[in-house]
Amino acid sequence: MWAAAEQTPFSHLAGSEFPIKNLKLPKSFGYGAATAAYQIEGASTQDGKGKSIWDTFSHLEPSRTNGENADITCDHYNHMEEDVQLMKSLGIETYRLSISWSRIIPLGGRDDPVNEAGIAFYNRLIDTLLEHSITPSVTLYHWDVPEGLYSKYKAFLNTKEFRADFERYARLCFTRFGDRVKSWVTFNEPYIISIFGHLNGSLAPGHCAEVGTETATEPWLVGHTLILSHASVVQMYAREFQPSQNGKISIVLNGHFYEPYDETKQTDIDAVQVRLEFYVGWFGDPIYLGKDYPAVMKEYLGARLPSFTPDDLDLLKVTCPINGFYGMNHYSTKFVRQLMDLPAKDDWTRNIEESSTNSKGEEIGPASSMPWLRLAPSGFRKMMNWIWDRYHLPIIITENGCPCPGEADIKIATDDHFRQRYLGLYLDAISQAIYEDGIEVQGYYVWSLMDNFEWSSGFGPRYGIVHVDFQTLKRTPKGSAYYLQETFQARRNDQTRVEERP
Ligand code: GBH
Repeated sequence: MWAAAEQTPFSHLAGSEFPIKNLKLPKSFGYGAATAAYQIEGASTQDGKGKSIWDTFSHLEPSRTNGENADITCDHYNHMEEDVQLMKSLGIETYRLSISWSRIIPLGGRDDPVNEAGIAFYNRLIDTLLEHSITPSVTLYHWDVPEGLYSKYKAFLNTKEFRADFERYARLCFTRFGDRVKSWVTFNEPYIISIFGHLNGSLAPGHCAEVGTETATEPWLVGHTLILSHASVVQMYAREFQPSQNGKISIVLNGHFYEPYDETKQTDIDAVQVRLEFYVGWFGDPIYLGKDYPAVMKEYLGARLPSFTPDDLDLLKVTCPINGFYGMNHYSTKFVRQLMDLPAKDDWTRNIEESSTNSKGEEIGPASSMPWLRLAPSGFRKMMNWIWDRYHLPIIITENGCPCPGEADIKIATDDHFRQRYLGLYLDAISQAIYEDGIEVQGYYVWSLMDNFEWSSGFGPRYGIVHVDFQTLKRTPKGSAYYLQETFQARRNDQTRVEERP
């Protein structure tokens, strides 16, 4: 595997001098690990939990999730204490978790009953973390809307209903957990919820042309609902909870960085900015700038894109400065090419094609076990610069990581050289962004704490820094867990590396 990589132009990335040592990171820079409820909890019907759209989606016939489901997965629900102790032993300081909405409100709606057993689980989790001096960061929504709301009104497709139900759910979380949780995220990756859930259908609820949904308009309506629901909850938090609880709130946006497919073509060079605005600006501009959608989107999508009312824009303006950080999920970089033929009627890119290879046949970087996820740290640094220039907010890397090529092989599973190299180079990009570009990057969460249910790919790709045997549920830290522990340990102890931000 390595021999092949070393013959390519990016041998400096996949090089034998591994892993990256002596990383310079500020003393205050935070180290965390991230997970999501559906991917790790299991206990799908335990203690009164209701169904989410992922419980439904992962049981469809024929399967759309590699024949697998997360009914049990890591069974974190019943291994919670062990998992927190493991985090502690690996030097993890902060833990990004998500709450399963249908575990605490089984039917999901604003008039539906609360499940106290579900609340008790998150209370125990939060308390156990704090007893181990691990700071919780809580994501309210990581893709698992209650099935009850989907069957009642198609969830995000009904802005008014969804917004009201999400407000009640958020208020319940702030009320019950906000005395101890000081970092909140409303939604994980609205782009993915919109496009992958309601256009290509690879994620729940699986809307796509093949099942006859309105792919030309649904994703944009979903995005609109998410933006307004986020803003309402930010306003509610600021008014009702922040004064006494003193926490921070924001959203998490994902996005690749892009390079031109043919660097001699102006249209491909321009496509980089257009693709970033369609991917990140779609949510980032309304939420972090308090503005309308990017002009390039409005022009291309026309009536397919919902409009903000004057009241909506007022709300966005008022809430935009309350967002306390830019939550950034980032994994990889791709090439973009401006196509000139007639686009499909549900085209969501302004006819821009993404690829891993450019016009000269060069790859963007060595592939992980996912063809789209390649090791391309310079794109990560450029992405942080793009975000910083546009939004001027402190950045927290809320997810970053990869599965290794060939990781099903147990030897690679613990000797995960590819991942250690990847993590080191991506952390090095952060170091450069901080010290050379003057960007405020406050912390880093590796995706993921442990191998888990990877959505439509089931248990195929393993993203964990801890290996999970899904037969025995035994957890075994991989080399990368120790690599990160040492790297962040050095940040704390070696005073010579501590420098003030320029
Ligand atoms: C994150 O999403 C999720 O937050 C997390 O739950 C997940 O486990 C993790 O990443 C790893 O996947 O067809 O070329 O566009 C990342 C969003 C969605 C990005 C699927 C890549 C497919 C590649 N990903 N997408 S492509």
